[in-house]
Amino acid sequence: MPLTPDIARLLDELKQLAAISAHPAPAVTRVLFSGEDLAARKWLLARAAEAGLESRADAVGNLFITLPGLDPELPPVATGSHTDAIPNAGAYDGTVGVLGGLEALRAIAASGETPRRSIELIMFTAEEPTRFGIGCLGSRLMAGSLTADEACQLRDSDDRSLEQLRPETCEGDLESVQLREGTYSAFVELHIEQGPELEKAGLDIGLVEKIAAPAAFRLRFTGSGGHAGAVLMPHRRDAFLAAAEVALAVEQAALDSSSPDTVGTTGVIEVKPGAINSIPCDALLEIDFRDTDLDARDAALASIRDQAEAICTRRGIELDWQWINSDPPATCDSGILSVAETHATALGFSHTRMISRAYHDSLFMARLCPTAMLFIPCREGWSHRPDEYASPEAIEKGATLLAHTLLDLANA
Ligand code: HGY
Ligand code: MN
Ligand code: MN
Repeated sequence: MPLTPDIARLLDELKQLAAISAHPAPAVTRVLFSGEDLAARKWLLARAAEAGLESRADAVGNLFITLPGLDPELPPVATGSHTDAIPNAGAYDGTVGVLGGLEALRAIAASGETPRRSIELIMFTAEEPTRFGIGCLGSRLMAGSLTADEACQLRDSDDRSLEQLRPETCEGDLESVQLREGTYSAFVELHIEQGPELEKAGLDIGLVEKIAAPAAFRLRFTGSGGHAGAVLMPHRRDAFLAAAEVALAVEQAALDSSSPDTVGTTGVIEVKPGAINSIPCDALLEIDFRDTDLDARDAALASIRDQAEAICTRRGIELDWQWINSDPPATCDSGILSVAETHATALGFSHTRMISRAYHDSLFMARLCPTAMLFIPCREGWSHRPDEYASPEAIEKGATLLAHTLLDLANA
């Protein structure tokens, strides 16, 4: 039986959600537990209630919206993604998976068929690292990849903790967020590709087989500072210049890697005291480094570490290397992918198997249950920018395939 998501409603809701932002359109900014994030959560729960769906929140704010199945004893099928957004992001990263998932649940309910298993839509807390520096906070805690204790140690840029920031709606202690394996029978996430492959190939759907292994680390450089006029060049220990050399070493290590998929980004840099006539005494870098090939990634990271130490020794700079996270890649479930492939073919959607260079909550859900991702194309592959865009046709195909795949899995 065909399942037809209401694309007009879905596009309208994507627009409504995009308007809940700390920055004016077309930018979208929704940082964990900011006013905009809390407003977006409230807005989503109101849409779920309107659709007659039960919802609940866990202790870290993961939201669960349930379409009941015939047998509530069976592990449900789950879908979902995130609504938080890094500063000056776009309107589609994460939200297509949350609102496309809601629309898929509505389409299944409207079909009149009650699935054997319940289907749960999950809005994960903090897929983005903006607030606490680590991504996938909600799904890491669910999968046990981050302990409640480790989560309680996290601090934001104003030195606030998760305990201080999480709203009263996040009831219970953080230990209760962890789910046992088998809680779900399957998890499927719909997401924009955040890369150019599908659009370049003119394809409708990406069936993701592997999700990149993200690593992130913070480097602190301590030099001696001093007067910009009085300290001659041979006597300087300039923290910023050491950091600058290391940032270039990160780029070179990615370029020299044996794998074409190794990527390195120095996305955050701070320099103190930050005065034009004072030699930087301190510098901070935050670096994101990934590949789907773990060995290639870790070989490049080892070379960066050696080079960073050599640069700092030569320059007389103290180096403090702090890991934020270093995760293995995830392999998606071939069974789920063939179910999705069968439906994509039946629906006449062109498709291909591919990898995800972005990380997602699926990276951690894969530690809890069989997991797969469905990609739709986005314009020029742009993402994490205000001009991020997915067409109505692409969104409709993604939500339609998601609905058919979820119903199939929920009747298994
Ligand atoms: O950075 C990522 O890969 C994801 O978009 N947070
Ligand atoms: Mn993102
Ligand atoms: Mn995302």
